[in-house]
Amino acid sequence: MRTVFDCTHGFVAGNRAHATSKAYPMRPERILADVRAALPRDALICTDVGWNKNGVGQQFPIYEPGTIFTPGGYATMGFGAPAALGAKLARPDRAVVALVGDGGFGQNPALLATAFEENIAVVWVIMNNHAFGTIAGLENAHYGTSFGCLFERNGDDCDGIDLIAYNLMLDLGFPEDQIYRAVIRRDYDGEFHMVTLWFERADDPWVIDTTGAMTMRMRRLSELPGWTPAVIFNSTGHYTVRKLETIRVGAR
Ligand SMILES: Cc1ncc(C[n+]2csc(CCOP(=O)(O)OP(=O)(O)O)c2C)c(N)n1
Ligand SMILES: [Mg+2]
Repeated sequence: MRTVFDCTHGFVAGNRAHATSKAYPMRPERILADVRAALPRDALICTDVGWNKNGVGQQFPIYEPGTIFTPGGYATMGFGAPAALGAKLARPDRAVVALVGDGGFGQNPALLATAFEENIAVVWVIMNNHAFGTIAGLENAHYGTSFGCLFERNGDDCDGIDLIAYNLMLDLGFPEDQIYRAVIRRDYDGEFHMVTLWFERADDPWVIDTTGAMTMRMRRLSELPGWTPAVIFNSTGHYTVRKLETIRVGAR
C-alpha cells in the first residue's frame, strides 16, 4: 500500500526538474522553489488565487503554524496582495511575501496607494503569465478555447519592464529599425533576461538593461561575452538568433 509519505516524496522527486529548470519563460515551480529558498522559515506568506495558491498547496513547504494566509472557501481573487499589507502591520518584525498572479494583482490597484502612504514594506511576487491562466487551462480542456482569458493586443502580450525602455526610445525619436527587444541568455549560468537593444551600429548594438540587474552602465553587446541573444524582435521584425555574427538587423 502506498502511504501519503510515499506519494508526497514521489511528487517532490518528480517535480525537481521543473523546480530547478532554467527554462525561459521561468516555470512556476521554479518561482515557488526560489521564493521558499530565499525566505526565512517564519516568513508570512499570503497567496491569491490561481497557480500561486494551487502551487503553494501542492509544493511550497510551510514550516511554522500561522505563517500561511490563503483565500479558501470561495477562493476570492484580490485577497493575496492586500492581505500582505495587513500581515506586515500585524507583524512588522517578519518578512512578508504575497504570491499572486498577474490577473489577481490587477484586482485591487488601491493597495499600491495604501502601501505607499503607510510605508508598508512587503514583497509582491507577481507570477506573470499574461493570462487568467488556470481558467484558460480549464476553458481549453472543456471547450477548446481560451476566450476572455489572455491579456494581449494583436498578439502582443505587452509585457516586461524592458518594454518601458523600448517605448521610451521610440517616443524620443530613435529610428524604429534600430530599436529592438531581446531575450538574452547568459552562458555562465544559463539564465535568461530581457533587454532593449539599440543598433546604432548594425553589427554591435548597445544593451539597455532597464532593471540594472545585469549591467551597471550601458555596454555594447560585444563587451558582454557569454551573452547570447536568443530572440530579437520589434513590431516589424522577429529574429531567432543562432549565432551572434548573424545579427545585423539595423542594416536591413
Ligand atoms: C473574484 C474572483 N473572480 C473570479 C475567480 C475565478 N478565478 C479563479 S483563478 C482565476 C484566474 C487568476 O488569474 P491569475 O491571477 O493571473 O493567476 P493564474 O491563473 O494565471 O495563475 C479566476 C478568474 C475568482 N476565484 N475570484
Ligand atoms: Mg496569470
